[in-house]
Amino acid sequence: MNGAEFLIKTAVRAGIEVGFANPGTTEIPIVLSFGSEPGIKAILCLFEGVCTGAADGYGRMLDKPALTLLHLGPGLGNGVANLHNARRAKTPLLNIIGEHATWHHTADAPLTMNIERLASTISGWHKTSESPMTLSQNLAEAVTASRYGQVATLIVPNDYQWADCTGGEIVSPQFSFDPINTNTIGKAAQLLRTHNKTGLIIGGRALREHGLEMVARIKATTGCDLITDHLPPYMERGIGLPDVTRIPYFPEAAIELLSRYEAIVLVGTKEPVTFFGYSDFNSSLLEKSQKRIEIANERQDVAEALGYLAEALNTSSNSKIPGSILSKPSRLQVPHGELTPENICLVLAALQPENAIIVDEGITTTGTYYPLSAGLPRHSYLTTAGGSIGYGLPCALGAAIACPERSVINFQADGSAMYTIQALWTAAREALNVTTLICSNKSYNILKMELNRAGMASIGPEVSSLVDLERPDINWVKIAEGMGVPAVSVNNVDRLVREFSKALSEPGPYLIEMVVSVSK
Ligand SMILES: Cc1ncc(C[n+]2csc(CCOP(=O)(O)OP(=O)(O)O)c2C)c(N)n1
Ligand SMILES: [Mg+2]
Repeated sequence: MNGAEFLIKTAVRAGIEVGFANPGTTEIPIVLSFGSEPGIKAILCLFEGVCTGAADGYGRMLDKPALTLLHLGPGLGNGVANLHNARRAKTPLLNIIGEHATWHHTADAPLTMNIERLASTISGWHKTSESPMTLSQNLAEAVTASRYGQVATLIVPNDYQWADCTGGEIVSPQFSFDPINTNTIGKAAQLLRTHNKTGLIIGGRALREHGLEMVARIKATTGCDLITDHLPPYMERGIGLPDVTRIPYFPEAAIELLSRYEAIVLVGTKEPVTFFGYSDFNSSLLEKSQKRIEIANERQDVAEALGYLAEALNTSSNSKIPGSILSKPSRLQVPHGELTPENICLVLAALQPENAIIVDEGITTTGTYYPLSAGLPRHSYLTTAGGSIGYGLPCALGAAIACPERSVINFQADGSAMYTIQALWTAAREALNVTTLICSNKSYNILKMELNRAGMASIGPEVSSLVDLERPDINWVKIAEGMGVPAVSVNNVDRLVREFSKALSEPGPYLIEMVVSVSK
């Protein structure tokens, strides 16, 4: 057994089943070990940002880590934007990065760089292995760190991967959350009891089924409103679950929502701030006078904390949650006519099947979708979490690998799609049930809106050339077909309904360009 086999056997023992890989010479022994270890499936992605976004999508779906295999510092560098999203989403994720042989490092060969320094910006845990025989221990530690909802990065020199590790003991990760602080829970219960208008801002595991049941009970007892961040990483949604309001993107609307509350309890997320620094607004979206308390830290289990809070409020886990708090089925009419953003959202909401996974990187096209979706059949809903674009395609890929029996629908803005479009090739190769709906408004529309906010009512051709995606138009059908994904372009609702229904009924990936009709 060499070091690479030692490492991958440890990963399999730790329950890791999938690796998203873009390897090079420094990872050759690990590539070979994938071939001899049946417990893990390695999937080739044609850009590291696809590997990292896919591992994030996978981790969000299953709440357990996938690994990425990346090549030296430049490979990690290419994956950083989506690792940023994973960090923000608190996704369990394990990077394995090959490093030059230890004896070669001082030669300063072309691909040499400070990998640890780069890794430290997005990792909650990172380490360069110190010897071949500690590789298993290192990997087990990395997996443990990831289970707290972190990116863990293990850097493995190439000579350690080749080294003989016969007799090395495979280490299993040990993991448990820290205990909940009942004092803090008592204070939170007191805040919710003694104030008239209260908000419970939830994130992380609170947005999974068990957490949502707890918050529904807390709402039933205290009357608090349920709120989440503008970009929730992963939530379960639909009939029978409580509706949760998202904090709006622009500060005016966000403040209008949050200023209603005398007291706020935070679970699984931080105090809300504006997305960007706008000179007319404070960074914080809360006023000093608003009371607030956070009931779980990064090493505690958010769902468990909610259980304690529900208990402190005497909400019996046996009692029935009042129906008024849970979403009822909504009846949506499929519209006709132009592909306005509103009509597109209605079509998706009306047609999405039970148990769909919805990835929303639709940016300015999908604003009206979320409010329509509370009363839809049960589904999972994912957004970038970290605002770093180029996430939707890789995330959809990883989600489809995690849940091959479910339909994945990626609601994908056009500009963002171009960052990681190579994900289509892997989706074709793995024959994944991913429908990519390109919101083709042929611009970086959000930047146009921001320019408008900044008072630039009309922009000249130079500025326009930085926010328009025309001249040439992007040919989505050719791009998709060129990577093995069947595709079609549609420009009215009836055709969208036809093509979307077809995509959902047939196996394998499909891409639909929706030519958005934008109001001028
Ligand atoms: C990695 C990264 N690069 C750049 C940006 C800045 N940015 C935010 S939105 C956006 C353009 C979005 O355009 P598109 O995806 O077409 O969505 P639309 O605004 O048209 O709805 C850009 C460039 C970012 N958030 N992340
Ligand atoms: Mg666009």
